[in-house]
Amino acid sequence: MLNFKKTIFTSQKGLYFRAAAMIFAIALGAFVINTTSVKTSARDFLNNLSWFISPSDPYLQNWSDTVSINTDDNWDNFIAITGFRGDNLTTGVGVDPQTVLAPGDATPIDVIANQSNPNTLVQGGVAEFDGLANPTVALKGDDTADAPNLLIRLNTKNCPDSKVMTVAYNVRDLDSTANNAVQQVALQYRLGFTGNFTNVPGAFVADATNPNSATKVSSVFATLPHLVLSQDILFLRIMTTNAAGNDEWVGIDDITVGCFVTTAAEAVISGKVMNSQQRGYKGATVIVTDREGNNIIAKTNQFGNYRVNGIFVGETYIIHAYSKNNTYTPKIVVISSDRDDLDFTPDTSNDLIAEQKSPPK
Ligand SMILES: [Ca+2]
Ligand SMILES: [Ca+2]
Ligand SMILES: [Ca+2]
Ligand SMILES: [Ca+2]
Repeated sequence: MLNFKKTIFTSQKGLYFRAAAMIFAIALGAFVINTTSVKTSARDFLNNLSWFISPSDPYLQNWSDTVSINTDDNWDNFIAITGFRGDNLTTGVGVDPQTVLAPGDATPIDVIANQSNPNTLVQGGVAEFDGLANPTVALKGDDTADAPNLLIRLNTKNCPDSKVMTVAYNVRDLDSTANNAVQQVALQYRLGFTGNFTNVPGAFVADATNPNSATKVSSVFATLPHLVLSQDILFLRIMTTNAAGNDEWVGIDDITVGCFVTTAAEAVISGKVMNSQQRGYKGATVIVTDREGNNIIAKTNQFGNYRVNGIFVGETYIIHAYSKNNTYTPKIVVISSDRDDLDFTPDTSNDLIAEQKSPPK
């Protein structure tokens, strides 16, 4: 049985039989916290509000609320998350965001609101693509936005030392043009308002995009070190950097920060995997992965239904579905009880305009 602390999965066209091979792990590294700075932050950002995370209140953000971001550079309607453009946090191109650890809250607060076409939004930074079938906020570097990022502010006082904290999200390639950036995405954390961030090595996505398609989804699933528990202020930062050449928009979607204690309570999850005609797909593979990288693998029956036992209440899971000729965005779920609604429909949402998938006439 695989037993990995942190995993990243990638799903895209043509990877039907390769799911298991895509799993890898990076051992828990030594985490170094900069505690030398005592300066308080000059910026009143994030509304001074933290999300109080607890086992019953995971932090969830899938951007289905398309109204709260309605004005450029205004995050006032969202608690505990803000986008920053990251100007001059690094210079040059292709810099590894795992090494860009300085505070960035003095750089411009950024969101380009109410966008619908990642292929034509040339300006980089942070953008809200609420016109997509599956809305998301996204990051793209350029010569101004050197290290655009999302900053999440949590209070973990209700997650005492007996708990485990996990961070999961889907990084979605939104650009189906010929742009072919090596779009790197990193996850970092910091305790308190000052000092450098610490990289979470197992959450790194080395390249979230492919050229000529917008179907690649990289699922990040990381377990944070114990020192993040019982804290008044925990910041999480998800960052890309200006890549060489034209960057691609990458959605940071389905953000799920869980805090839980492992219990013996078990649940059953089930659902249906569809084909492109919205009918059940027989023989599709469903892989349910826990935070340690353990997989439970199920196949759909003649009606396209699957069922998985032995799921632990309170835990976060990533569920991938695979069938020939279809791709499905992975689901990230925190299980509180049995679920029978975890259905998968083929993913076309990342491709903005369906006609672009057809060969030119
Ligand atoms: Ca979404
Ligand atoms: Ca909006
Ligand atoms: Ca692409
Ligand atoms: Ca670039």
